[in-house]
Amino acid sequence: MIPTNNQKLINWVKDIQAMCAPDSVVWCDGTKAEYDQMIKIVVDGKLAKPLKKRPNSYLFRSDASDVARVENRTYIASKRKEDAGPTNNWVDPIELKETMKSLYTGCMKGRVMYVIPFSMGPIGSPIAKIGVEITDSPYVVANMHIMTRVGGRVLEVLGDKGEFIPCLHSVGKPLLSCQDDNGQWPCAPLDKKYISHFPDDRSIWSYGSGYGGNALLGKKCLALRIASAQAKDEGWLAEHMLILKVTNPEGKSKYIAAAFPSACGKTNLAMLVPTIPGWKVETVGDDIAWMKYGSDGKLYAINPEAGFFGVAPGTSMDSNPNAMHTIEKNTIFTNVALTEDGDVWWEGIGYDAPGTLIDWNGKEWIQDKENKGQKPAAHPNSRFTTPAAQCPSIASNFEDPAGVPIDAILFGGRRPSTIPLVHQSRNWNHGVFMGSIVGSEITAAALDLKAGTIRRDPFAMLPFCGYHMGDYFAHWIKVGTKSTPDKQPKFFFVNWFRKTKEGKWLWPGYGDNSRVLKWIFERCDGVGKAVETPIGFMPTLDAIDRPESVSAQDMQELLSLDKDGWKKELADVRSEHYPKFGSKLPKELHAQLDDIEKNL
Ligand code: OXD
Ligand code: MN
Repeated sequence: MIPTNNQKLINWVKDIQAMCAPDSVVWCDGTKAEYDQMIKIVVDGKLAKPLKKRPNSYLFRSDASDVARVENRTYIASKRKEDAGPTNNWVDPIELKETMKSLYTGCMKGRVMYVIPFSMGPIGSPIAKIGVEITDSPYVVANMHIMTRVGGRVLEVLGDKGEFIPCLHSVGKPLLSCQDDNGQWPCAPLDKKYISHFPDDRSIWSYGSGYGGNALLGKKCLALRIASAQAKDEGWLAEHMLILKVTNPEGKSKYIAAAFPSACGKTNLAMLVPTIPGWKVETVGDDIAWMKYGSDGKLYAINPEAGFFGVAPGTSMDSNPNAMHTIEKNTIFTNVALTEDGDVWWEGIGYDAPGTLIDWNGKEWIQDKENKGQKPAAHPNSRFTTPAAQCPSIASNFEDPAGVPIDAILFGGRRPSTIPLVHQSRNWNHGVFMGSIVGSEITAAALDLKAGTIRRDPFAMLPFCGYHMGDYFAHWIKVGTKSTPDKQPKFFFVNWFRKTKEGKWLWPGYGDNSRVLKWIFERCDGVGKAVETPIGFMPTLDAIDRPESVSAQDMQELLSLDKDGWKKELADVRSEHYPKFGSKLPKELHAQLDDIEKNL
């Protein structure tokens, strides 16, 4: 039975069914029974293994061509090419739909087509949005159960006439009669994968990948690429930012949103355990923030997601105990290694591999403690999908439909040199400038980029902005004019990743980052000690509690202004980075660049 009277939805589902030709159609209700049924299908089909050591947890291994987001197969198909901008792949939407329709035709043969009504954000929140994902992957259904709010309540809120964002997904592997996947992760070859966004009609078509952000369409596709385009039109912000709550020993709380490029420790920061006594950090979100001004002129943020899709390698009881406790149960693991006793293991989990493992390729793997060149047992972009509500540090108000008031916005990236531990912007536009020049050393979250080099990733949105980045900067400048500085968040730039010339970390990071959060907290209250420099406000040497492991000399280095480095940085922004945005680059950002260069 069709559980909705929303004619637009009914018609869309019928059209897709006719095109994709599945064996049957199932409307998802979001219940535990449904989740269990999805798991039974994949376990029976040998696509997943139950983990003996973790209740209700399963391990999947994907195909080697399907292990990360595929940025060179990701398209922003706006009607006009100039609306997608120079940093997105563009194809004419009519042409792209033609190409994809021929791929979609008959693509679900032998499979079940699932219709997943989901809400990004607490169901019914004025900031939330409804999407409906059609998929032929039970893995996607199960992951969507964790990452979004799925089910009947969503259809109730949608009602007969409500708007939804249609998200079409297929793994792109039809089955011949009586065939099954034979235990092989289904997907299409790389050159047949398409992750397509149509910002003008606000729809998403994904084909050929079953992995993460390519397939769980609520996350990067809806909550960032489509939502950012919608936010520009409607005057709000859809950002690649974590949200955390920090509380001082007196019990006063502030909320911080922070943008870091992929694989810079956002999940770790969102779940940080402070090393300074009396301070507390709680998690509101680890990846995405939707922010709107309230009637009081403050910017309120919600986390549109309901779960964490976190990178496993490097997650340990030292780096992120809260994540480790979150994933003790009810968790889907993808592409991590399997131990003999039915547990998971990955590089950087904090202990040696216990015995012979099965690596992410399904092969036996014995740790070679001498050989640094050994191929990893867990794929560097292997993941856990786990419910946010299970996180020990989750803030009690993380589902508040009104959102949380944002006091500070942080930018950061992996920068071995030049960028100090922390500095603060002079004003809103200077903050937008900071966001516009974010850059990071490349790691493993995207398949098609070279590791080790620095790529500029403005606002950490380069792979996620659904329109022209120049227009995006202009949108931020405009949002800044809609309230007053006393009510608006303050902007900071942080860098946990400074190294000495010999390649040694200068800053311990992780829990000790709470020392920087404390200074940020105090700056928001107008009390933290700072000096004004050409790049903004920097903490005085005694303003940040120094961890025991950091020498006074290293602290000095972390907090000093590297004038020559900054001159090179700004020259690069002027000659390489900003020209990419052409005439769409707001004059306000040029003015910031001129000012800072002059003052240096
Ligand atoms: C992510 C990413 O998966 O940013 O969150 O790549
Ligand atoms: Mn992300």
